[in-house]
Amino acid sequence: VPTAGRVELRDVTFGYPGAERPVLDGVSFVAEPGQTTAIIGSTGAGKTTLLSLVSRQYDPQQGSVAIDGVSVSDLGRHEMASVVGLIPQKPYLFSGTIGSNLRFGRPEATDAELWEALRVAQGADFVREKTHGLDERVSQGGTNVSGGQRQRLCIARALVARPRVYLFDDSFSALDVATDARLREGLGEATAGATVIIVAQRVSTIRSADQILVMDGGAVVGRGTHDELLESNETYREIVES
Ligand code: DGT
Ligand code: MG
Repeated sequence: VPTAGRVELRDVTFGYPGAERPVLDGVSFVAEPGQTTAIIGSTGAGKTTLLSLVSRQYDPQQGSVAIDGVSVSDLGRHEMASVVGLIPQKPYLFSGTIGSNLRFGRPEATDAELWEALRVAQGADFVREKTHGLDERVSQGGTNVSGGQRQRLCIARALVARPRVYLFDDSFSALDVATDARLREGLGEATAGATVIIVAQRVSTIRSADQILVMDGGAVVGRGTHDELLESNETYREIVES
């Protein structure tokens, strides 16, 4: 039974240092463990910024961000890594081996655990094809791993760490529809019980989410299920129809 990973934002306002206007304005929501919360909205709406507050890359100027009732500003960096797994919109690798990248959040993970995470992330095949497998070297700007492969490695890295909260920032839109469907089917099992927040562009990716938040201009302008929003929310209908 899921009991941990509840994310709660209360009246959060945030602006980037030096910027005149806030990027998020009075954002409140709860994301429950065992559920998927999807966030959709036009470019610049503030989706990535929202995730960066949950993963505490920034602190809000007003309001609070809490996980299981504890303000994220009270969590240390190390603690944070085991609580929140962020799969960034621009996935990055550290210079090192594929294995060391995958173990970043949990150094004691076994090879078997890495392969299982790779299987779920639809990355096992290409890693197996590398001459050195998990010991293949990658570099930050390296070209021996494609953008799509980088993304899958970042998903696998988050799975290995087994956080309470997963934040997927637009992680699926570059995948072909079949791979997207396979990946998310496996993810459902691998992340069961955790809180999953998915920023997405494709309606097919978020259709089945327990809760969808519609963002526009730094505010949450709608929330509900796909069917509820189709019925009630003009912004959502515009996104779905575009
Ligand atoms: P996307 O990924 O294109 O769909 O857009 P979102 O919804 O992820 O938007 P986000 O959060 O990246 O940006 C929201 C606003 O904040 C947008 O006007 C650009 C601005 N912004 C984003 N990152 C930074 C930053 O690092 N510094 C400053 N000054 N502004 C930023
Ligand atoms: Mg973004």
